Amino acid sequence: MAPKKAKGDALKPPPLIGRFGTSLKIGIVGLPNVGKSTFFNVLTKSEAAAENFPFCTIDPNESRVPIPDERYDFLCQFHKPASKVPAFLNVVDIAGLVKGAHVGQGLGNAFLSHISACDGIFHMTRAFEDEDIIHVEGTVDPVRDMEIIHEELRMKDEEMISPIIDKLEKTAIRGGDKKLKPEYDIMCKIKGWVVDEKKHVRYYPDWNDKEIEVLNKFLFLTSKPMIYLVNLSERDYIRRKNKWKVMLNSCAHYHTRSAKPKTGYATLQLEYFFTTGPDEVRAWTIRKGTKAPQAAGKIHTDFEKGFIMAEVMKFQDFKEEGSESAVKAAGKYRQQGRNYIVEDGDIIFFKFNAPNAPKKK
Ligand SMILES: Nc1nc2c(ncn2[C@@H]2O[C@H](COP(=O)(O)OP(=O)(O)O)[C@@H](O)[C@H]2O)c(=O)[nH]1
Ligand SMILES: [Mg+2]
Repeated sequence: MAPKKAKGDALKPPPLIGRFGTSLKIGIVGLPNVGKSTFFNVLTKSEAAAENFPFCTIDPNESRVPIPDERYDFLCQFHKPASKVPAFLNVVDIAGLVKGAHVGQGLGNAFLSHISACDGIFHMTRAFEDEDIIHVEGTVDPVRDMEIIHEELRMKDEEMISPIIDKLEKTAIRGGDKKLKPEYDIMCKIKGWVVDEKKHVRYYPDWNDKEIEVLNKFLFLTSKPMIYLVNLSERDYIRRKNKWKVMLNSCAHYHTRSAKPKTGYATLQLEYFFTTGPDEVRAWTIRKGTKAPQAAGKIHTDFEKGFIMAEVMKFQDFKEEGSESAVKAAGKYRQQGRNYIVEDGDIIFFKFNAPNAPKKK
């Protein structure tokens, strides 16, 4: 259902937990031997990656995966630019987590810090039987496995929360630093949810803006968007059936050979805007709800600092009208200010002040 729009009121996007403006990363997480690396290899060697894109392997466990997009293809065809840069996602193959990882089992803490560096999680579980592939828990049970991972992530957050609260208690309560009292109260609420209720941050139905601000400061593992993947045998995948009905009804089911990077993009609530011209056609990744100056900052920090305006064409208008001048003639080329929320598929030209230009007197 589309959210209601009050007359004359800009639609307020839902608050998002997560970082803005960094290169976005999604980590593949799960127990050992569930098919994470197989999935990673399929993603990074997908059709799109094999084409002539500036695709690169960052290190053996991290890759940039280009995201197929028809609008981008159209813009490339139209401009035939010297350089083409599609949208992409950094995907990281994180070594297997095991039970007790939060207390350092099986190099657990190092793995958890890798997850900490990610903006989203592909949570891979194993539903395929294969006697030759050892299961760390002895049997195949994706529901149990999913809970093990959930609990490891939650325990790590629990471990992080206590010292934050202790420190705030010292300054805000006993030290009398009133400015920090709201943060202290919010942290107590987060503790109630994660530690007492044993829930994940992302499942709380309505964190408000102030709470989101605090959550964004700490980026707890359980606040990260999670995409569940159930690794089925080829046979189960084809017949869309398996004894793990609960999993199949609530998760994306996958046979590792048919993975698509697009799934990750949607769950991370990512979208992109385009910059176009004869030199370059490029898709820039942003989080939903990003305002024009921050979108400009993706290109260069100077664009954000010296932001004047964004000149915006909708992709659809460009396609229908056939050229930039036709879009202008049709009155559909718009100048937008710093409160403009960039929309998926916007073609933008930013105007900005050079940073070190002498100020007018
Ligand atoms: N039978 C079967 N084996 C698989 C499947 N997916 C992965 N494997 C095998 O399971 C083993 C572990 O897979 P890997 O991707 O390395 O798991 P990881 O430890 O989670 O990274 C490898 O020998 C894979 O070939 C599957 O769907 N069915
Ligand atoms: Mg692996």
